[in-house]
Amino acid sequence: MKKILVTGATGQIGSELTMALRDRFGADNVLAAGHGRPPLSKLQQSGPYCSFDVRDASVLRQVVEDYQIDTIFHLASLLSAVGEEKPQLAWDINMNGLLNVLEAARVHGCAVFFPSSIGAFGPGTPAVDTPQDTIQRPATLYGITKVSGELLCDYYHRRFGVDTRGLRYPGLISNVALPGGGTTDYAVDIFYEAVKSGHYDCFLDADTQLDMMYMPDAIDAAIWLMTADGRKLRHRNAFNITAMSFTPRQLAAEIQKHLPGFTIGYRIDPVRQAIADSWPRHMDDSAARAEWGWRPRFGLPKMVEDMLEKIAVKLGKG
Ligand code: VAH
Repeated sequence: MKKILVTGATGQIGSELTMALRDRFGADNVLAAGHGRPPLSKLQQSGPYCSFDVRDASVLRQVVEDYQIDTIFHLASLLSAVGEEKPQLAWDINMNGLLNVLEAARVHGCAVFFPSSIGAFGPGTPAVDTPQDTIQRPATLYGITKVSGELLCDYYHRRFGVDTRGLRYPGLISNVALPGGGTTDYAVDIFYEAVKSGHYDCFLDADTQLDMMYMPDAIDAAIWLMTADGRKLRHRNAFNITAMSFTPRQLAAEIQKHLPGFTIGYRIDPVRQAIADSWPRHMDDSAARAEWGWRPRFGLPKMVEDMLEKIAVKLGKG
């Protein structure tokens, strides 16, 4: 990877992935591209930044050509809850944006990273130890775009030789950029409320168990996969990966070990509850471990300790 483009660079993953890539491959070699959401100042000041809509194929192709891009981390997407509010827009951005990236990659010989999700599974998928290869009939528009994206990336690899690789991410927890309209956003919001007010009203039921991952692990996994030996990859799009699996009740109990006065309440959002209920409880990520050595660093206790520490500093209470 010499010249990298990150689309969706102002989003939850993109904000941290861009900085990690710049640290590792040189700031001038990582072009951050955003649209709609303003970039964090650290991101804009630390290397090249541009703004365009991934649905504009000609602008995308020109950027890839002008910057001689050889690897695209394509993160621009609408998430699950927003996707249910605006399904036609989510299809347009998530699918036409991806098709434009794959076409640019085909013409210019770029490798492509595509973030799939546990959202690519549905009610008919085995919910515990969800296999790498299994039934994928998601109940959300977001999930439909993720399954379609996985298949489109496989097609571009098989038909045109594009080096496409992807991960099925669980819910991601970050202390840098806020999430933007996902079903797992509670697992970030709870930390801000725990530090700010000492109470959080959760929009998912207390016993809703979902796979989760701390953002440092998610960033490492993307770079790890894209720098792995492609000849050893039997599954390219997209590997199950997870780091922990917990419920809001369990997360609150872990926070209370650090903030004994913290309390949690429940104001269920029926839309996001229905989405969460259609997703797996825990994925089997043995294929990622076997094919490219995936290993997470953060479990629940270590993540909670680090999140509380970082959020307290961010809110001036550290
Ligand atoms: C969402 N954060 O909630 C995303 C993610 C597994 C969840 O895909 O939509």
